[in-house]
Amino acid sequence: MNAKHIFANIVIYSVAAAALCAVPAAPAGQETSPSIKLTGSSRPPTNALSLWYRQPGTLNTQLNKANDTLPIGNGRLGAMIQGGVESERVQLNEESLWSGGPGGRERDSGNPDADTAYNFGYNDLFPDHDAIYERLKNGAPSGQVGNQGVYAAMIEGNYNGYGKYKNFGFLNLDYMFPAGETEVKNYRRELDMQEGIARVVYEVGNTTYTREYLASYPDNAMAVHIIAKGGAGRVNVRVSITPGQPDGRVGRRAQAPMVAADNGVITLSGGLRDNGLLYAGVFKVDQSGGTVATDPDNKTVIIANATSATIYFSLGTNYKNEYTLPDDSVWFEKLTYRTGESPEQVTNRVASALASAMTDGGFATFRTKHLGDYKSLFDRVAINLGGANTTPTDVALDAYKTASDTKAPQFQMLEELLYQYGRYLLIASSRKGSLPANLQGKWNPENQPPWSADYHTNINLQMNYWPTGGANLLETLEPLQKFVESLVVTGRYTAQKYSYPPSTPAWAWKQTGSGWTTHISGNIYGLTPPGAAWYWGWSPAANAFLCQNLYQYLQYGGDVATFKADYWPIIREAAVMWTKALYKPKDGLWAGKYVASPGYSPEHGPLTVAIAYDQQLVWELFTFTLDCMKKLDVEKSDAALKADIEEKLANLYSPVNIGDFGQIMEWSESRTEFNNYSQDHRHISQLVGFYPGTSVANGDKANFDAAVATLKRRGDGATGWSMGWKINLWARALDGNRAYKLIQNLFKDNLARNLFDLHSGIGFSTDGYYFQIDGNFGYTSGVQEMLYQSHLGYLDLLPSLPDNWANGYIKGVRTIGGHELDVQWDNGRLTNASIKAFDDGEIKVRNAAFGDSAVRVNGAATPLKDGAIVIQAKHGSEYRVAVGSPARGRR
Ligand code: FUC
Repeated sequence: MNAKHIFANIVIYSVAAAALCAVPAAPAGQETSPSIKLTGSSRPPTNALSLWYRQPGTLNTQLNKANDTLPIGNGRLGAMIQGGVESERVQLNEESLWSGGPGGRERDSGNPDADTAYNFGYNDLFPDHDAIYERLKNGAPSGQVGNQGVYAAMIEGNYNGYGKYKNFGFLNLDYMFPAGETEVKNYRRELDMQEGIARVVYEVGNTTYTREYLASYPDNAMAVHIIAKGGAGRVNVRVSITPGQPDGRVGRRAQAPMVAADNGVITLSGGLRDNGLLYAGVFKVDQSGGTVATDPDNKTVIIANATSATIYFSLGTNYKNEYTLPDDSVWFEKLTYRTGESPEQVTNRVASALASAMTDGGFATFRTKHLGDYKSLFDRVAINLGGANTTPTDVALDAYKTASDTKAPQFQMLEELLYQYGRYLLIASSRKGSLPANLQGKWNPENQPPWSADYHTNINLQMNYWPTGGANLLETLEPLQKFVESLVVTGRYTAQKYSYPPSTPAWAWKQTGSGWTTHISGNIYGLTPPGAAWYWGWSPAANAFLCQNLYQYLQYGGDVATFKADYWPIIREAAVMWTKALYKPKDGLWAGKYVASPGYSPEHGPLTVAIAYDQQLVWELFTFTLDCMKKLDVEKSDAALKADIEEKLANLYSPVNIGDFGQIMEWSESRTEFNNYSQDHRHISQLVGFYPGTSVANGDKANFDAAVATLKRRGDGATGWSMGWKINLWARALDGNRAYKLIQNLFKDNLARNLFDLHSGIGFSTDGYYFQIDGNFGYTSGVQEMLYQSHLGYLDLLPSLPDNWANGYIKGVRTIGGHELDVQWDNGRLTNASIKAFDDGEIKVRNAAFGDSAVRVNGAATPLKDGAIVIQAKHGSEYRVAVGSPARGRR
């Protein structure tokens, strides 16, 4: 049957007749045409752990507040589900579709550098650290301007050819219904986190249509499955593709992206105009009943009269994060970050991945394989905060925004959903073999995204991975480990060029183990120098901050051999960098102590010496490096480094100093705060050692009080990720209700309708808000910190439980030490907990209720010692802790 026959056949389907004649461009706005009426009121989804809506989403072309499309992903690939009734646009992403890098010229937005080629971000100057110190030692000038000049220029990089993460395009699906059928009943769109599947369900006449959208990690592909029940041959769909790029080049030849349709398959192929990065998308239709026809002229595939149909697709590029210097004598030009494939080879590789995804048993098998993989990760943790999912997510969110009291099952449901969303998004954006989650996870529809949709490392990338250990998703750390490993090669040169005193032998950087670092932000092409302007770009402790994420793998019970082979060398070499980079002034406030010089408190400044952020992160790095040495049994074999670290740790200028307002000082020479610096700045860098670190949160009462004072001075506002951070900080401050206030603020002002976290207050989007995923992950780790903590050498149960979470449980989370934990409470009071021990040894457990009631462990009364119970644990055994009713009169 040829295309003409198909057209004849579907003429009886009246809706969107105009759209039959041309490939529809992605239209703006709501998709439902006036001819279709949505009626009825769908029931809540079967699986309660779902985001759900009674209407289609709006087309996703911006990262703004209005976004209500639903993300799916398999780590590498991402799609946003809009679910239009007659026509829908599935927005697509492939994680490596990045301009810039070798061969690229595209700069980061707003960067004034000339349009010159990528050189990994290096400028020409080498800092003279003695001269910089001399200039800074008498105290920081009152404003940033005072720091300017040649010394500042020494610590800059450039963003030539930095590049950006791009939109891959849209899969367009245009649905046709029988003539006269204009009523769509009981429409529901959902993201079912229990299955990792997005769904659209509705009825037309007696037919129930269901669409399922999923991204499969085991099959490296995505699929849309459409099924009509109650009427034979009711699946009628036109499939077409809209490229995300308006232009392009292949090799040296300018060439716009090409779309071709052949034999039920649509192929999109092209190269990015900026750097020639090749990409391909292959979309293949499989149907049951009816026919599939191809219209090569209009580049569409038409499914007619089918009972069900599946559109499978996969996307790829010729990007390769190749980071071994091929020959020690060459400079970075040899790093191409390409696989070396031709355009045809890229397309063929994507097509053959798709073919193998489709071979064995059709959609049912594809789906089953996905469920097996997804559920093995997602199902590990369950949470209940008293929620009930009876109200559509957007309706509940709107109600939350105006509610004076947020204690109601629909609101606690949102809070549960957002917790699990963080876990879902981690699984969907970060799997073995993928790049780590960027500023937008993997979900970016824009070609000029804010901050390039890159990897920011003065808080954002780290926050993305805060929940991993606790959320029992250590597997999702692997992409971060590989990415950081890729930074080490260029990062060695960056450390050598920017950080070391001149006495260090030149060009030692080529040696493995010589020390590495990176700075404020990175692309996928190995960029590690400071940013293009000294007043925000200098951030060498990013290496320590990233290693703190990696250390989680050991802390939370990851495989020790894997840790030793893959994670430890990176951490060790960051520690080496700081043993070389610390400066020891002869005079002034810091005389005889080790300091990071210069330092720039993230995005706040000014340029000065021994800022809290650097000193705390170096303290953290040295401290956990020593812990790793012990746990990996390398203290003897690495004795020289160990001794060096110990000496520098002992003589490190104090990472924690308390100022005149009782606050933790952000700058070590300012007991008050510098003029012109904002008390309520979104970065809370002087508390990086309170959460996620332990240099402030070390059990010391004075530090604790100072951290609380600092938090109060910073206030409860700010942007999404900052609120995410403050939830964790207030949880560490053991104030559950204040942490909850931040949760309320986040819900009230910093979530999009699809519960994406929003950054606000800074340009870039039409409504002043745009999606940045860090705050989603910060929320998830924050909830964990509210319900249990384990950073002080003991397990604290329900340390920061807010009044609004009176009854509930969290099950299957992990603690430091790798133990698996369930905690249950009633009326704000612990009732029982269960600990599955990961290791032999002592586990100390505390809880506020222990003092006034009997505590039993596996049925046996257990005495308190200093307010805690002590369990002598055996690996693999389970310890059930039960707390009796409060002693009479002490409630
Ligand atoms: C950090 C923040 C900015 C923004 C950027 C991507 O540096 O200070 O607000 O979130 O990352």
